[in-house]
Amino acid sequence: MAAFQSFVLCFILGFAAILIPTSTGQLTPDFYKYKCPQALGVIKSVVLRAIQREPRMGASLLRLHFHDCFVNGCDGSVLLDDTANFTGEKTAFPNLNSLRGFDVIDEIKEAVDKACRCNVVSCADIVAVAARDSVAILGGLPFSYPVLLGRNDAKNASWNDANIDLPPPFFSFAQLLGNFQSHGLELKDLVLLSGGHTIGLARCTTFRQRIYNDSNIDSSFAAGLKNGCPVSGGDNNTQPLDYETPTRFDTQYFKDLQQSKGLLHSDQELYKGDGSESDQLVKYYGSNPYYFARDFGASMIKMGNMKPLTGAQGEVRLNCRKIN
Ligand code: HEM
Ligand SMILES: *[C@@H]1O[C@H](CO)[C@@H](O)[C@H](O)[C@H]1NC(C)=O
Ligand SMILES: *[C@@H]1O[C@H](CO)[C@@H](O)[C@H](O)[C@H]1NC(C)=O
Ligand SMILES: *[C@@H]1O[C@H](CO)[C@@H](O)[C@H](O)[C@H]1NC(C)=O
Ligand SMILES: CC(=O)N[C@H]1CO[C@H](CO)[C@@H](O)[C@@H]1O
Repeated sequence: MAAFQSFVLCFILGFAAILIPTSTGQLTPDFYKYKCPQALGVIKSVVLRAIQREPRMGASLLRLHFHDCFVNGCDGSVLLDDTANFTGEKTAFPNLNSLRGFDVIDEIKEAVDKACRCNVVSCADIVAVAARDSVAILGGLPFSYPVLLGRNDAKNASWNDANIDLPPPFFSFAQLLGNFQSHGLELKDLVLLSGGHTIGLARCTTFRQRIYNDSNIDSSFAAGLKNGCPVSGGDNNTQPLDYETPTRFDTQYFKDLQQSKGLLHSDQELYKGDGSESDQLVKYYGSNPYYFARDFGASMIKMGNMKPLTGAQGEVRLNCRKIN
């Protein structure tokens, strides 16, 4: 009976939501205001709990949104398990053995559906909100931004596209910029969003080349990393991307780069000390936390707007790991 009532309520609310005009193709901050007013609060509380359990989870949730958006848009495709019809993105090289947070997304989905008594909040939106909340929890209020909502979930995913569309850590500056431009982003977004590496960890296999062979790396910084990341073996050993404050969303990452202490080759590509436009942005954000907070939010919104499925496109998944 309870289930039937909630189904009827869900149906009526869903119908009311259709009558309230929303322009399709456009995301809006109050998409769930009528459909499920509790949604954002519930997501935030589950994210907070997950980060209290394990501070790294904030980083993992932020990265999940990036990896979702860069592969055919922010459509929750990254969450899909492999099926007979497609091999999903989870086993693509940039994701295999390193992308995390899927359990937390499931936990959020369950809590949100229960609170809404209805399946209305898409997995793609959950990932976007969880990323925003993670940043705000680890960085403080200035790092919060009005996340835009109304994305539907994809019914497919592509292992191939994940391999092609996500930038690897050995990319040069020109390749990184080209990759971001191919996603409708520009140099400023590349620098700002790379600032996401102010939190989280990376595996030895992603920075081995850099610490043994790069020349633009602080030598004692490199030496200190070689113990945990030998020339061969230890591929899964991790190190913080921002060695100073790996669980604080701050501007330290940009300061690290100015001391040639970027962990990844791709990080250090953004600062070479040659006075380039990229160098100048790194310096600017390194010493202006307020502007970093403001502009990071703007770039996240831009990234979150990439090719969303809206209106009748896609679906709201019942289970984030599989299509309905
Ligand atoms: C600019 C190109 C980028 C490259 C080449 C890159 C590469 C990487 C690599 C190699 C790792 C470590 C993965 C592993 O251990 O296997 C990583 C981790 C991470 N990346 Fe990026 N990334 C880029 C941009 C971004 C962006 C735009 C964001 C978010 C706005 C982001 C957020 C993160 C976070 C938070 C982690 C740590 C995740 C964790 O600890 O679970 N990255 N990235
Ligand atoms: C594969 O696609 C077909 C046709 O679209 C569909 O009927 C079937 O349920 C799909 N199988 C899986 C495992 O998703
Ligand atoms: C690294 O960890 C993954 C599981 O996350 C495991 O499958 C793999 O074998 C490990 N690789 C090494 C070299 O230990
Ligand atoms: C460093 O570069 C040399 C020459 O290109 C290569 O043979 C070696 O494998 C590289 N070492 C690492 C750890 O990547
Ligand atoms: C990854 C992938 O193949 N995505 C496609 C899923 O299907 C929609 C149309 O329904 C395409 O637009 C996507 O490119």
